[in-house]
This record gives sequence, C-alpha cells and structure tokens, in this order.
Amino acid sequence: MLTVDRRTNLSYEEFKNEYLIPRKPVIITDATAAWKASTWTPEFFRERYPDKMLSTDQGEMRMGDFIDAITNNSDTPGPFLREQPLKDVFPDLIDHVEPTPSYVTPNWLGGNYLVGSVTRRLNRESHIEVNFCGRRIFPYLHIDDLGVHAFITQHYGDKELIIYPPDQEPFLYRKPDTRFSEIVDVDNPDLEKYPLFAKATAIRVVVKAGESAFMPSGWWHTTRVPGTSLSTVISLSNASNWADLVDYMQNTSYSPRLFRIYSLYLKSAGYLKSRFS
Ligand SMILES: O=C(O)CCC(=O)C(=O)O
Ligand SMILES: [Fe+2]
Repeated sequence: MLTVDRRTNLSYEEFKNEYLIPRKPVIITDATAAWKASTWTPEFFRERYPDKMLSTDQGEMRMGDFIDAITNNSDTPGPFLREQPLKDVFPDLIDHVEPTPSYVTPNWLGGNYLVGSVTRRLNRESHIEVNFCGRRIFPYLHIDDLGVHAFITQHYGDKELIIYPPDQEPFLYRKPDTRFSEIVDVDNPDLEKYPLFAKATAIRVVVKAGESAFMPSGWWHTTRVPGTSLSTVISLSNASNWADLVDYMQNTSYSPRLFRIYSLYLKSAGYLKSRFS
C-alpha cells in the first residue's frame, strides 16, 4: 500500500472495519466540519490574543511576535508551539473542537486507573493538543507515546505526512528504549551512518485544511509543512489498541515486576470497559 485513502461521509462501522481494526491510515475530509476551529487562521489568534505569552520551543514569546515569525516564510525554522494541551493554552477555545467525531470514541485515556501516576499519564494524553508553526519539518520521526492512535486535524495550511508502516521499523534506527528514530530529516538522511534507511519505504500524503488523518498505533511518522500550519491532535486508546498501551507501559515502567501485577488490573479494566460501556 503506497497511498492513503481519502474518505468522505465515512460511517463509524466502515471506519472500524476498514481502518481502525486493520490499522490502516486514512484521511477523512469531513470529520470536523462542524467545528468552529474550521475557521481558525493566524490572524484570528493574533486578534484574539495579541499580548498572550506562549511557551514555544524557542522560549517565551508574545502571540503577535509569534504570528509574525511563523508567517514570514523564512528558510530557518521559526518557533513552534508544539504538543500543547488546548485546555491549558487556549481554554476558551475548547468549544471550538466540539462535537467529538465518532471515530475517536470511545476513548479510554480519561478516567481513573487506581494508581495516581498512571491516571495522570493517561489523562495527560487524553487532552487535545495544538501544533502551530511556520514552514519546517517536525523535529522527529517517531511513534506516539503509549501505543495510542493519533487523529490529526489540519485547521490551517497544508501538511505532508511521511509515514512508515510498523514493518519498516528494522530500517528506521530506533533509539534504544525510546519511541524516536535517530534520523531527523527523512529527506536528507546520512546514509553512510544509516545505510539501512535506504530500504525504508515511506507513504506520503498531504492533509489539507479541514481534513483529518488517522494514524494507527505503531506507525512511524513525521511531517513537513510548506508554510504556516495549525493543527490539533487527539490521542485515542480503546479496545482496538489497549493491549499496546499496557505493553508500552510495561516496557517503560521503572519496576517491571511490580508493573506486571498492576497490568493485570489494567487489562481487566479494558476488558470491563469493552464489555459494559
Ligand atoms: O501534527 C504534526 O505535525 C505531527 C503531530 C504528531 O505526530 C504528534 O504530535 O505526535
Ligand atoms: Fe505523532
């Protein structure tokens, strides 16, 4: 498969049978058509929050200066407002990302999982995140934390997704014990250092404003934007990938032996949710 389907008016059953369960990416053109976020632009943010301070990956910055920096189309990557929970940065915009598309329900990341640190870690992932930047590449080729699926909605500008199915992992130079590849810019790899990467086959697709991409659990991805880009990401975990989440937590836990006992609880919680909710 070297292309990604683009679907409109996709029913939940079709999504589940053709994409969610087989773990196949898909672009959905109308999943968030009713969102007020459909009309977000850089100028909307500049006018609504001119003096708001933002924590970007280049430090604290006024919204007005941030918008200037990400709309000037410069060759050097500007600041990136990256992976920030919408409810923390723009709490007054939560109703702009409603209603929740059926594709990302049920979502088990919210809720109480008995152990505070686990509950906090899952709940943190349960919040929709904002990515706002100018022309650049995403800083890392990666898979998402906790084995979640990602639902990436583009609100402004185009975004090229560069994705690798899980079976390409042998060619991707995963950094030991992390979810990141050593390769940063997949279009300019150092093939002397990473010769196997020449064998990796990417699937590329452009997501346009208004469209959403479903990125299944375990698929490697990075992105490139040709100009100003604003998107949100919903992480999803439910019966379709709960076992991945439990495995992921097991493999990254500080105390694997203790976690093995707790993982029985997590697996049962998933079982009960799938039966009774
Ligand atoms: O929206 C993007 O450019 C990529 C987002 C992503 O992969 C992530 O936040 O994990
Ligand atoms: Fe990601």
